[in-house]
Amino acid sequence: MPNRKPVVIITRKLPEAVETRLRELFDARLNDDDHAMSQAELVEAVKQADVLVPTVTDKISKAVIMQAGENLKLIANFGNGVDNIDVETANLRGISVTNTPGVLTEDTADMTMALILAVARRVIEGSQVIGDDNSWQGWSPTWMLGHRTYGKRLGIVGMGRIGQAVARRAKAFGLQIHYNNRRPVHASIEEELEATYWESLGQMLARMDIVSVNCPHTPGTYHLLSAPLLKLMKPDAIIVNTARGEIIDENALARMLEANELGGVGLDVFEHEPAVNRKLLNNPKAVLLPHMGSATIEGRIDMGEKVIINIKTFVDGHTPPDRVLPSMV
Ligand code: 8YV
Repeated sequence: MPNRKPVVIITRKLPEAVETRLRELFDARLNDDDHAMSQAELVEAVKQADVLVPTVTDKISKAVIMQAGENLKLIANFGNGVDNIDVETANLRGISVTNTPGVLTEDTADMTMALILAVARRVIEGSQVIGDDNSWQGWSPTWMLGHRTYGKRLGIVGMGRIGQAVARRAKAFGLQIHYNNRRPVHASIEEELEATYWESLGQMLARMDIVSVNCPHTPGTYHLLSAPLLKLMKPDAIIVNTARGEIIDENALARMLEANELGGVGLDVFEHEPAVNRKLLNNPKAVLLPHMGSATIEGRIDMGEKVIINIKTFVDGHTPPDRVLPSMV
């Protein structure tokens, strides 16, 4: 690192407290109007920066990294998922990559539960009935019926930090916990959650009432929930995704929902974000959110703190705590 304050380019607007601290510590270049940077702007940024702080909206591809200047030594992602960064190319070019794990676990798990409940109990549909046009005609015993979640089977795809946080909440709501993961989790966690491990994703999907996607998006999980696997699900099952859109074949999902081959979907993420498959729009059985899973002010400040610690540690000549290696993705 140079014998001057390192140039840290932050691609999006961050909370005030985080930006102030970044300015104090580094030669921080901020994005005051918060526009999503174009590829050309990202190339310009990697040419100038010692450290780049991107977010999920910035594609730090091979083409971008190959144009980086000599000085770029660290990409400190403001986010947990690093599928926006070509970690392998960065590594080959001697550029370290870090992320912000741990601090958005609970917020994302809360949003997962919110989506499960919203879809099963028709929360958004119900709230839309009460509006300016006074369309609510009054209570009726057979109107706005959803489905009970208590006692139902929840299948969690990816039992990492977020999957386990979802499981803890869901267990408290009386759901039965099932999960598919590369490996079973530690026996003590399985015991605590009374969770059942399924080695076969297909076999699990076929038996679940609700499925929650909580694994990272890697080349190995792209379209993990493929059209043939989705077809195995019960016709009244619910799917919730707060991880990454690319993990589910969104087109197949939308077609099935339209054909009433699924009970409902709750999606916080989309395959071609910010574009959303048109077939999902205006379907009362789809609750759609604009990637808000970790959107709390507390979470964003914690993420910023992690980014700062990663940069500071790196600049001081140590291994940053949240280093991401190519073997991890
Ligand atoms: C963040 C996320 O908002 O951290 C992640 O992986 O998906 C989000 O919750 C976003 O990635 C910030 O870059």
